[in-house]
Amino acid sequence: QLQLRLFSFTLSETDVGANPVQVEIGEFDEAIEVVEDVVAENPCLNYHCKKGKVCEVDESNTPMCVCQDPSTCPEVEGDFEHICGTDNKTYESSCHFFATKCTLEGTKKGHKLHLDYIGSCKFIEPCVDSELKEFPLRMRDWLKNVLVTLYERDEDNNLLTEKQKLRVKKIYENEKRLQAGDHSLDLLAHDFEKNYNMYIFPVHWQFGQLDQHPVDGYLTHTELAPLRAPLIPMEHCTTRFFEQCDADGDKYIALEEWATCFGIKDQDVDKDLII
Ligand SMILES: [Ca+2]
Ligand SMILES: [Ca+2]
Repeated sequence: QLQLRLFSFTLSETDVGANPVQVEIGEFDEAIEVVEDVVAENPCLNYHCKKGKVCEVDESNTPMCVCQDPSTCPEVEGDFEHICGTDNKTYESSCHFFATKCTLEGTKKGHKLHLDYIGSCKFIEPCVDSELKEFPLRMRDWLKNVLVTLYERDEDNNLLTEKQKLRVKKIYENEKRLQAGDHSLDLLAHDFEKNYNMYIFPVHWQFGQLDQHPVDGYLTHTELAPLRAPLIPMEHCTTRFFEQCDADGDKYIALEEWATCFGIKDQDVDKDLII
């Protein structure tokens, strides 16, 4: 009996006084209107959500960011997009990682969960003190070489700004510059002492590249991720190095802390060099 009543209700709804032609025209008009509405008024179109969230509209058509369901992340084949979290769990991709982190928002666990490095979780050798001292030597030299390479390849001014180019030009044209290569730690240390000035700008430049969300003179764990995440699987002192960079332990790396980490003297730390 219940089934019967439902059936008759449906029938009366669709059949109310309509002749077939009217129904067709009506539906056609409506379809066009709906499409236009979606294009013009989809509040999610230009609504930006941070990683791990997607835009949805509520009942009043107001856009809001909600946690993405990890199962809606694009399927990844193979393990090349794997992410190791600080919980030592392997995530299929950064999408899966950030979606999971979002669902833990507000919890202690979520607060502590960060993207640790690119790749599946693996055993990373502990970094001993002597190795930790070597790390900034190689990192500084690498930063300098990255900048010089960008300078050499920058034909269309896309890689460096004019101001940055002026700075790098001085390094590039300096005859005393240690050329890129596999140098001994002694040579790197010696060069840092002798050509100290060449290292000041690259250290500032890298800080500026990372300090973007927001630009405030402090690096969060997330801002640091583009540099440290690919580095950790290759350089086992990365984590310890950046941890001790945060000298006051407030979880942010200030420009002063950053510069000190790379051996830049206090008097040479200059936020105006972040150009
Ligand atoms: Ca920042
Ligand atoms: Ca700090």
